[in-house]
Amino acid sequence: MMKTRARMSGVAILLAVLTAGPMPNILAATPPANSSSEVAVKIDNFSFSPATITVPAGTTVRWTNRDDIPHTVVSDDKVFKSKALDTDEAFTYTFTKPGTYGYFCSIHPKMIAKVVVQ
Ligand SMILES: [Cu+2]
Repeated sequence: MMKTRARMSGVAILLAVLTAGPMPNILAATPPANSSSEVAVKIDNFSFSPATITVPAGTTVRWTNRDDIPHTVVSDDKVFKSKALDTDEAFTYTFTKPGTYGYFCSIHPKMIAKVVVQ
C-alpha cells in the first residue's frame, strides 16, 4: 500500500516537471502560427525593412515610420495606399489573396519593396 502510493506520487511529480517545461515554448510559438497574425515592416533611413516579406494569406502587415520625415506606403496596383505617415505613425493592410504586391513610397519613389502572399 505504502509502496504504491510512493510510486504514484513519483509519477505525478515527473509528469508535472515534463508538462511544466515545454508549456511556455508552446505558448510562445502560437502567435506566429496563427493565420490572423501581424507582421511588422519598419520604414527607416529611406528604406522599407525587411524589403521583402513572405507571409501567409490573412496576414496583416503593419508599416511604422521610424524616420523623422514623412513617408507613404502605396502598392504598385493601388491595392492599398496610406496617407503620409509622420514619425512613429503606422499603416496596416490585411492581405487576403495570394500574390506578389510591390509597393513604394509616393514621396520618394526610389523606395521600393514587396510583400509576397502565399
Ligand atoms: Cu518616403
